[in-house]
Amino acid sequence: MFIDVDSRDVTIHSAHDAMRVNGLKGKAQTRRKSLNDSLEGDIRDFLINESELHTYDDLTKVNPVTPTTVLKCLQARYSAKVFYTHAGCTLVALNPFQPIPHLYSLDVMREYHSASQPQDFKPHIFIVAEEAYRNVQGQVEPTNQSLVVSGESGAGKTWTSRCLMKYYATVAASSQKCQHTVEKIERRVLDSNPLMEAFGNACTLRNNNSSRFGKYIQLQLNSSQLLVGASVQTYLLEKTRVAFQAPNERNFHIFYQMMKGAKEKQRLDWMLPLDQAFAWLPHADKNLEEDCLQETVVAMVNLGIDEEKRAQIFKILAGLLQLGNVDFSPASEESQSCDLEENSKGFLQKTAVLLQVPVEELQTYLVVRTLRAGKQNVLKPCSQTECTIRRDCLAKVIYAQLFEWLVTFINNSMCADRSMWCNFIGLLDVYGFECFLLNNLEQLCINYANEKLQQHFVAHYLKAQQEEYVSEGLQWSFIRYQDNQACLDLIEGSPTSIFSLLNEECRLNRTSDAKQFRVRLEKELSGNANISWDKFSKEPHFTVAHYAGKVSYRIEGMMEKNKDPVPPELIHVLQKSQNALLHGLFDESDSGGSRGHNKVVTVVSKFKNSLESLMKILYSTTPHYTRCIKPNPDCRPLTFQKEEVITQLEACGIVETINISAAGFPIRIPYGSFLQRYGLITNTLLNRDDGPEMSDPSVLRSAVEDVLNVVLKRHAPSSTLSPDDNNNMVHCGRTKVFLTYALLEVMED
Ligand code: AD9
Ligand code: MG
Repeated sequence: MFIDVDSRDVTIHSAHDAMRVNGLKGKAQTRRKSLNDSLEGDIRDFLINESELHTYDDLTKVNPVTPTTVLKCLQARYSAKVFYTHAGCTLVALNPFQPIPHLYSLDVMREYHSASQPQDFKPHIFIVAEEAYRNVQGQVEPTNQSLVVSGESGAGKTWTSRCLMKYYATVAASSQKCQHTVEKIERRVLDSNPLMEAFGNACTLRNNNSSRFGKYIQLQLNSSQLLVGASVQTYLLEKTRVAFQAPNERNFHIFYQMMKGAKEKQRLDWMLPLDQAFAWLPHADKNLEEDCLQETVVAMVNLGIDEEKRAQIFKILAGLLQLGNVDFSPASEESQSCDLEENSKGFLQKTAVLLQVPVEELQTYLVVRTLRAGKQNVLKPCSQTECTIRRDCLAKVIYAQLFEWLVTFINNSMCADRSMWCNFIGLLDVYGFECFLLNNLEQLCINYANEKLQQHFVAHYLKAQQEEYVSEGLQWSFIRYQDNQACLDLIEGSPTSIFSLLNEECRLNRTSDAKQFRVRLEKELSGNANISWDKFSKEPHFTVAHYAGKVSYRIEGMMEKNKDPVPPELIHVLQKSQNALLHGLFDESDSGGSRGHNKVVTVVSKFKNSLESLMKILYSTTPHYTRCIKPNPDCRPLTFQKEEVITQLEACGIVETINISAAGFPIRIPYGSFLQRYGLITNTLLNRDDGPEMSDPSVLRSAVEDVLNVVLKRHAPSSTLSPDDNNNMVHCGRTKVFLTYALLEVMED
């Protein structure tokens, strides 16, 4: 039987079981299961040769394309240490979790770059890189390119993006003449990586170097195809991590780099004695290669961040570490206000010194807030919980603004003048689809981004499919596929969607009651089949049926997160900072300093807008998709777990792609092979040594049509095979027969 009976093996049916383990619920796809079950015996040998599975460079050549065959093929290739496989117009990259010598060397880059037909080489990320590089110059007119790298956490997106950047920094390097400037720009482009990773990446349960933001970097090329600059756009930094780290996770790398790499003088300046424990610096004993301060400082220097600015940056960061050690005591009955814990006073003092803000005001506004009563401001003491929230808000807003400043600085340092470049290659490294046991607003945004990308991918993929059909002379109109527009409408549509309802709650400043909000969602959105809920569940939630599976989102805390409030009094304190950088981050005269005002721009509105501009860029470019796959959850080298992989194939859309191809004619058999197998039906037996007339496509086609007509007459009498018949079971192209699974089974019978 084609499907192993080995209990660890997975059919599409048990892939859904795997999804369920991850908290997803999927419907068993009985149709495909029964097909898999029916692929027994010698039909398998005809369509697929298992012992040669590792040699299939393209998953679409595996015949039939089913989740099981795709999985087997990838596994065979992984065992043979082949990590890249084409999947039609996408590339699948399996993470080896160990350095593979020479796979990315300069020599290999040059080989792919100088090849006249790189696509004839073994699948590699450099083929994608080279194709985009050649396309950008375009034969008719130059077209901008986008390389979209997706996959779950730890799958290898950032690694792949880095490889691509190195490739372009090498092959698009300048000629001798102007080497000096270009070398500088290449260096800067490459240095932007360690710098952004130091501030935006962290060690999580899934990946020691997990990116906690999305990024799209545009490499700018001049008319001679040389790299002359770059610009980067970032998306939704997970700033909550500054003040809250989940169990066994860490804060952003930069804090550990400082703690471990500070020289004696810096340690004094930053008030970081080696023996000091910090609440916001958990697992400081874990040593990672990412903990290298020196590399970050070198990148800062190369990008032009001078010593004074560096000192200001590190002092702000050190101030945040001290702030994390500030705790509050419960309110006393007589004063009704909270105070600092006794041993927190020293930490608050140090925070104020490092942030260079007045300590009394800082202390006051951490524990008291101002309310507007008529024309007057009234001071109101905060509860212990409110004080903690204010402290965390302060840290988050400082870190987020600092990160934004850094990105702007990097852009100013790398970006070429518009007159200097003609086209760009964009690299997109965004967080993949996420589904935890408990999902929050962050996951809703991330999964919404993935829905958008999936929609873009499907549009692009269908176009490629259409091109193959057209080149084989087939009509396209019969393809039906699952569009995810309804899910996108549910999340972001107007006038009523999850986002619009969330925004309304924020605008009306309602007291955020999760239960009421759930009822509201049900009332307003029950017409959309992509949303559901368990009314009796203890925690109010809603479940969205994404293209990659169902995800349940907690409502509690969602409205507050969307509002992302920052106490204005604390912003005023920061505006008094003597640290020029910190002061500048909250400067009211600057447009970026609107934080202190009451204007509410919600998190989802901001994210939706930034994603919409990204999609506009993507739709205006030629896309190339790379799907990174994490072969096991423990990041173990060369370990392939089928359950893990099938779940990701499903989540990153490969299985969806297969479904789309299944909606058309997933079985494609060249005329010769078809006659060798089915010719006996009309006594047209084709042997290898048949004469030249049998290699004539029109003779072959006519023999094939005879066979098909016999079969169709018996099994589907209403269906004939006239040349322009819109037959929905079979089509004859120029060189191949296109069949549905259903007809294949009939043929086999
Ligand atoms: V996350 O969503 O940012 O948490 P990524 O970016 O998908 O995730 P990353 O690129 O950071 O994952 O890869 C995780 C680790 O896998 C890397 O730190 C490497 O140790 C390892 N890796 C990934 N790709 C390769 C590769 N092609 N060769 C060797 C690799 N190791
Ligand atoms: Mg990453």
